[in-house]
Amino acid sequence: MWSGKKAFSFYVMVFITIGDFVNCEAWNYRYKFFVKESPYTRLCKTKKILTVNGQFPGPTLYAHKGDTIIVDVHNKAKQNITLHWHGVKQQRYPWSDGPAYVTQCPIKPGHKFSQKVIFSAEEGTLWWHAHSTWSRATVHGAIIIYPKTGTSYPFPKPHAEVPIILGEWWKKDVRKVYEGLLATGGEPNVSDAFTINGQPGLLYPCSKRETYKLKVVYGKTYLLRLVNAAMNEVLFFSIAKHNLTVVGADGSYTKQLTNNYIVISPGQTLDCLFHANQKPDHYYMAARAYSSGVNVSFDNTTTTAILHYSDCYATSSSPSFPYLPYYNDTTSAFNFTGRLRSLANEDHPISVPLYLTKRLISTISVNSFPCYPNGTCQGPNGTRLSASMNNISFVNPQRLDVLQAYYYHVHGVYGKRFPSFPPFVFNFTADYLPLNLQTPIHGTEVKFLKYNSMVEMILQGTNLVAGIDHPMHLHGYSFYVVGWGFGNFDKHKDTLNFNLVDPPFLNTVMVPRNGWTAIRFKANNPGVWFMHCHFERHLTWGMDTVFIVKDGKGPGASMLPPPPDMPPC
Ligand SMILES: *[C@@H]1O[C@H](CO)[C@@H](O)[C@H](O)[C@H]1NC(C)=O
Ligand SMILES: *[C@@H]1O[C@H](CO)[C@@H](O)[C@H](O)[C@H]1NC(C)=O
Ligand SMILES: *[C@@H]1O[C@H](CO)[C@@H](O)[C@H](O)[C@H]1NC(C)=O
Ligand SMILES: *[C@@H]1O[C@H](CO)[C@@H](O)[C@H](O)[C@H]1NC(C)=O
Ligand SMILES: *[C@@H]1O[C@H](CO)[C@@H](O)[C@H](O)[C@H]1NC(C)=O
Ligand SMILES: *[C@@H]1O[C@H](CO)[C@@H](O)[C@H](O)[C@H]1NC(C)=O
Ligand SMILES: *[C@@H]1O[C@H](CO)[C@@H](O)[C@H](O)[C@H]1NC(C)=O
Ligand SMILES: *[C@@H]1O[C@H](CO)[C@@H](O)[C@H](O)[C@H]1NC(C)=O
Ligand SMILES: *[C@@H]1O[C@H](CO)[C@@H](O)[C@H](O)[C@H]1NC(C)=O
Ligand SMILES: CC(=O)N[C@H]1CO[C@H](CO)[C@@H](O)[C@@H]1O
Ligand SMILES: [Cu+2]
Repeated sequence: MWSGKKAFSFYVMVFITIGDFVNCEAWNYRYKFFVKESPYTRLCKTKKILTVNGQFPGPTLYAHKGDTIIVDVHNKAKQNITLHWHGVKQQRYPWSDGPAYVTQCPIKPGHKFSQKVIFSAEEGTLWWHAHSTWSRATVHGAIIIYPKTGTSYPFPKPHAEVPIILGEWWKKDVRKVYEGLLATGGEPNVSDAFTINGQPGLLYPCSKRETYKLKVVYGKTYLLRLVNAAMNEVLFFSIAKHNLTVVGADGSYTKQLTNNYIVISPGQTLDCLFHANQKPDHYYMAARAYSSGVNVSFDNTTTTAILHYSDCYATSSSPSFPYLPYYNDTTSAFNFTGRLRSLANEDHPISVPLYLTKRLISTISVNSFPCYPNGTCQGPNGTRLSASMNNISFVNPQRLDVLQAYYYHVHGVYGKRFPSFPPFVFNFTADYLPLNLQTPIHGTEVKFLKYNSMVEMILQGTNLVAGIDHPMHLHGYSFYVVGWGFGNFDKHKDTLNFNLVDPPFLNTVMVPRNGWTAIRFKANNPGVWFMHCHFERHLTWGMDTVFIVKDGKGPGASMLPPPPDMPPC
């Protein structure tokens, strides 16, 4: 139950401790997570939410680059749960990765699972969250990975570091929102508020006193470790009269990128410096949705926090409000994300796959099915909304997770036929598309990859049902974002403009509305790895697939064996 500074100093003292269980393995620190319900009051209403250790947002995990930590997850709640360490590669060890029915069966109420979190190249900010049904709405927290002892940041040491976790709050029980989504087949009920470190801020009712406040000293530089833990919205974020300088993204350093706003999609993290160099006063920081889909409902409220100079005696009566691009401002959203670059210097080299051995193209689409089980659904024209990759709407296996089925050779749990190309080629981004293209098939199809294959994957958005941006996330890997654009990917024209010099190295990338993104990675992490849209509704609808990276030859090239306490199915 350790968190904060105290935990970290203790953690440093016990650097390399011999574990008191399982095979005497080495780990650097051990945390206890009790998943339980706790009452929280927001927007004038109290409800019980699922938390870790009673905290919302949950406790921060601390590590140094290359550490291994163990988190003992005790499920003291009344529902099934799994936890995922978002962006941690878990080299050769998918067993602790967390997505329900992909790498494990859920931890049942009253049960415990000791999850090993294995860091390797990650450095900066990542986060952890629940990965079963919609429980990640309140079950999440930051992971801070410091440089190895004796090395330092590739930027001047900030005066202080502050996690800024952006979230989304519903007045009703999130389980009801999830059940409503399944029952109606329509769009989920939009949230009632966004939050900054758990607080909606004073533009919402009953939220003034608790508004998150960040005290700063004039002349100092601060590091904000931003996490977008929201469920269904990409967010714009900015601080009045202050620029933000991005220095890292998704646990990897970037070239410095200074802007007066940032864009962060669910699943992403951004490390941003800001200089407290303005008139000592108070200023708003604020976040609101970037939502480009036509006729797609979204929470259009604005969350705020206060930046407060400590030597601010005569404050202006009301803090000044920052610039935020308009909700549907795609140009501003991609102008920012399109300028992210890897740091790519001598101390932080990169290795973009140049000679490809596996090329994949996948459409990512919102779809609709005829209303099942029966009756009328609330999707377009009475249909049930759905989503797919390469026209397959992913269905979670019920009996056993994919990982155990693969490891123990259990047949009938998943198929091996996730297509390498869209089964049907059409103008993916045309304004009007024939209705008969809207309906995908259901399936649990995975893609096998040879160990060390050099993979390129084009993610192609479509305008089926509703063209919208999709934050696509891959487990077990970070990938280089070598290109992106609007419209249909054109392999002759677009590949010429790929950035193979300093592309950003991310685990989540926002594919533009009616556009495409090209990613590359070397498949050097054997295991079972989920890929999905990080909009929770799209994940639920089936915009998912699974990569199984086969074992290679020789030591260090195969998956490690499972721990003894894998939750049973
Ligand atoms: C923010 O950055 C822009 C462009 O780099 C610069 O022109 C402007 O002066 C900066 N503003 C502040 C408050 O630092
Ligand atoms: C948006 O909704 C309106 C009203 O329901 C409908 O007339 C219009 O065709 C829709 N637009 C798109 C692009 O689906
Ligand atoms: C948010 O959306 C609601 C419903 O569409 C609308 O009435 C309201 O004016 C919008 N608010 C803002 C701030 O745009
Ligand atoms: C954004 O929304 C506004 C108001 O609804 C609309 O007038 C404008 O055309 C939209 N812009 C884009 C790029 O869709
Ligand atoms: C972003 O906008 C600036 C200023 O308009 C422009 O120079 C730059 O090329 C744009 N970058 C991208 C990636 O869109
Ligand atoms: C609506 O559904 C009816 C009956 O299934 C179908 O004939 C019609 O083409 C659909 N129209 C649209 C716009 O989806
Ligand atoms: C695809 O549709 C878009 C939008 O209508 C159009 O601009 C583009 O020219 C079309 N592309 C092809 C190859 O037909
Ligand atoms: C998806 O597959 C279904 C069933 O074969 C087919 O009817 C539909 O047209 C396909 N859609 C696309 C976009 O390939
Ligand atoms: C909880 O998980 C167990 C193990 O996989 C499963 O048998 C059970 O159906 C799950 N319960 C619910 C309510 O999903
Ligand atoms: C899709 C969904 O959950 N819709 C619900 C939104 O909220 C209203 C009011 O609580 C419900 O009636 C809908 O079923
Ligand atoms: Cu999506």
